[in-house]
Amino acid sequence: MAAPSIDQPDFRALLVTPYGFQNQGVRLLAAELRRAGFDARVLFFKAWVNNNVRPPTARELALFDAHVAETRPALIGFGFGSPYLRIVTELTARVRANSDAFVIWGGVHPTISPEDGIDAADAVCVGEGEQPLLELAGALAAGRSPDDIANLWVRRNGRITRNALRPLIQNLDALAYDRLFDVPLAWIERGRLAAGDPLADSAVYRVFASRGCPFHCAFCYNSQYRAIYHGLGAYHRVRGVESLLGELETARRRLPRGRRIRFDDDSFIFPRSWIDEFVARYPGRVGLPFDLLLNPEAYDPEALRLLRDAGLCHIQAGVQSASPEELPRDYDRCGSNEHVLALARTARSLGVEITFDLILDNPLASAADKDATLDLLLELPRPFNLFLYSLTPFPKSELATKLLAAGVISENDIEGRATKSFRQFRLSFDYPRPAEETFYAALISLTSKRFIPRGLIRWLARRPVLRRSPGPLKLLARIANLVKLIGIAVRMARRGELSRFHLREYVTLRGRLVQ
Ligand code: B12
Ligand code: SF4
Repeated sequence: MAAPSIDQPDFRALLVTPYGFQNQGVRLLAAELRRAGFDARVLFFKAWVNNNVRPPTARELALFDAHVAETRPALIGFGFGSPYLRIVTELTARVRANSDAFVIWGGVHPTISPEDGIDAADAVCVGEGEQPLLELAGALAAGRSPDDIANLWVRRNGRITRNALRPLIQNLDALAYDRLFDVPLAWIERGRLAAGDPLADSAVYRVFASRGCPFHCAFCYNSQYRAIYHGLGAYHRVRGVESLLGELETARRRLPRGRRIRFDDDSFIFPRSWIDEFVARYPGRVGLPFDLLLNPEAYDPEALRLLRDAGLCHIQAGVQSASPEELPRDYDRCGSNEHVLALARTARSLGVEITFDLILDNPLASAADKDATLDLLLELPRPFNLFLYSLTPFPKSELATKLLAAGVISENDIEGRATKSFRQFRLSFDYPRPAEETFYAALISLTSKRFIPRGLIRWLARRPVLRRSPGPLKLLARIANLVKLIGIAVRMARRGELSRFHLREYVTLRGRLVQ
């Protein structure tokens, strides 16, 4: 990455992210700024907890103010996704009251809806932030105008400049991955401020070997990014194996409690030559078990076998629905159930654990759509896990637009205005839903419980009385879920993967998350 060759230790940047210790965006941007000679730090404002995100307390807000006052940054950047719009707006107002720092917003939400930020912040970054932030810091440190920096919307003296986007970064290896561990970090949680990496004792290190995704699902930010970046270079890009292994080797040294690598790539898709190189070097250089995310459409049995031999232990596969109508109609996906079945069988034969992601609570789904999903799940070889998600519309996504047009949601139901994900992103039986949705949610959840015979689930599915009054079925699903969750927790504890934060992230395991 081209960086201004300046040494500006007096120019300090503070990057803040709400409810996301695992956010790599702000870590990498701070690393980039430091490589260019700026003093850049990161503040993680509160931990994220599945289905249990609570607003900051007065004490935590006061700690935030005090940290800003003490750090005296000239530049404050907030990186965040849609659900956190209101919290970041409040934090920005507090910065304004206590500091004259230049404030910039970036991340997924500002990229998709820059108009939401430009009245509160001095600038909003659309898309990748590395080069724009370097140029902004350079301009501010030198007293130059930041008005014409590509990717930025800039508000000065009541005038807004909306600059065009620069091309996507194609050479990811030029990014400051080698400096990720050199960034001074602090975090606020549970009414206290601490210095250091909040994930220092985490058993899992999350890494990205790519950016973007070849697919374009209607509910996913990738579809919107594709449109925003249209004509500005290849969208799905991969890192070189050497750069990736370098980062992982450093992570192993710096995080001695690390026991597992999680590839956070949206879908683990790489050219065969990349896979060959990776599997040849990873075991000797890193050697930890790893998990990855996969769209079953991109499933390649031979690549999975090679990856298994190199340490692959878990696949999280997006299925979303098994209805051949619902998939293309509502989610713009064209995967087939044959792919899912083949992937499930391969994972089983390789001894790799598998989890299927499904979206429930789709107000456009018919009973036939839901039956199709149930049927597929009843065919899958056990054991498997389920991550069930309650459909959550995100701003400007194709799916949100479709739901709005169908009149089944209003603008107030879209994250940013809504904060449904604070209480239910993963499906929770505590959340109210129509009887028929509960009926299917309970049946679907039962399919992943090995101790519940499939014949019994089929029998329950044919009981009209349960469809109308699914209370007893929900109770059975809750109990079965708890048994399964205890089993998972015991296995994780045995593998030494239940770190303090991991436990707290999933503290709602006590019954709220439905697997
Ligand atoms: C790791 C991860 C998590 C982690 C960490 C959360 C976090 N804040 O990052 C955890 C597990 C906590 C998590 C939880 C959730 N997540 Co999440 N998560 C991700 C994931 C896979 C990677 C994030 C990341 O580190 N990316 C890598 C970095 C390099 O990219 P980046 O953050 O976008 O940063 C670049 C630019 O955006 C920009 N930028 C970013 N910040 C800033 C700041 C400034 C100042 C500037 C100038 C630029 C800038 O520059 C960066 C470098 O180019 C993304 C998908 C993805 N691939 O991005 C989903 C994603 C962010 N998550 C998503 C969702 C929905 C959630 C949850 C709501 C789900 C839930 N179960 O409740 C919660 C919300 C938590 C939260 N605080 O946002 C959505 C957000 C959609 C949206 N419109 O907001 C995404 C995009 C997934 C998706 N497919 O839609 N998530
Ligand atoms: S395959 Fe996954 S990451 Fe890719 S566009 Fe679809 S939902 Fe998003």
